[in-house]
Amino acid sequence: MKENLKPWTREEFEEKLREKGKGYHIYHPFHVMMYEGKLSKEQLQCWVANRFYYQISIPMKDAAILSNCNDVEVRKQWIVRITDHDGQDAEDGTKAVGGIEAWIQLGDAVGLTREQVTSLKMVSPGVKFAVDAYVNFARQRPWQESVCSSLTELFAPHIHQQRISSWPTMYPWIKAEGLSYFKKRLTEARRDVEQGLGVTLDYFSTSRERQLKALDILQFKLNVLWVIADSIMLASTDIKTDGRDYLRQPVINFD
Ligand code: AHQ
Repeated sequence: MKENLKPWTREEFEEKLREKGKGYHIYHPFHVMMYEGKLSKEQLQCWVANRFYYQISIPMKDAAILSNCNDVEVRKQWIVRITDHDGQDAEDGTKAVGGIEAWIQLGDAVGLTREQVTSLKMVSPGVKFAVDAYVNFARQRPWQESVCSSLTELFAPHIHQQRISSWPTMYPWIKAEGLSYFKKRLTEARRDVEQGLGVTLDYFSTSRERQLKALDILQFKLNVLWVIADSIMLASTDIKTDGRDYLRQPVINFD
């Protein structure tokens, strides 16, 4: 029985978390095609427009974690994630460029208008369902579990670095300033993970059963990212079924 097994040491537990990286979306066929320069301009535009829904949902997810978290020291550090994305305007009112604005600039760099990105008109239902599942997880689960789910960022610097180094060669038509979001995340992700890993190793290391639950929570988030890539790949691939265009369903926003 799992509950009879003694917990892994912190080092062993961290190793098990890192081993989950083999299921990271960097290995998804869509991201492999992106890295190999095989995506069309339309496919990249579809990816940027769909991922925008994920980007604007991250601060909502982090605010949900804060609202569930009763630990002042954790909140003091976690709150910076919101301003990373929303930006923090200067005293004199100068608009800051946070991650959300940087992503809109990425949209411009790949040839999308601000409206095409911010209207969410290009977001596929599958992307919305996967992202909403992540935000609702953070709203409903204990804050420590939501912190654990953010640990896919253990693997994020690698994928950001891949884009920074491959896009100029593979997609020379993309304006260089579009890469600023990924450059920004290189440092932010590493800082985020330090806090997230510390909370996770502390909270889940009381039993083997809890440690196994942490691995399942991380797998849930890996699945969120994987399904986002699945949906974008399908939405951006010209599929003809008996000569008819693949039927694309409109995304529904109730709020
Ligand atoms: O741009 C990304 C980001 O801000 C975050 C926050 C973090 C979280 O709290 O779940 N995860 C995450 C990720 C971002 N970018 C993804 C990408 O591939 O560009 C990777 C993703 C992650 O690894 O979870």
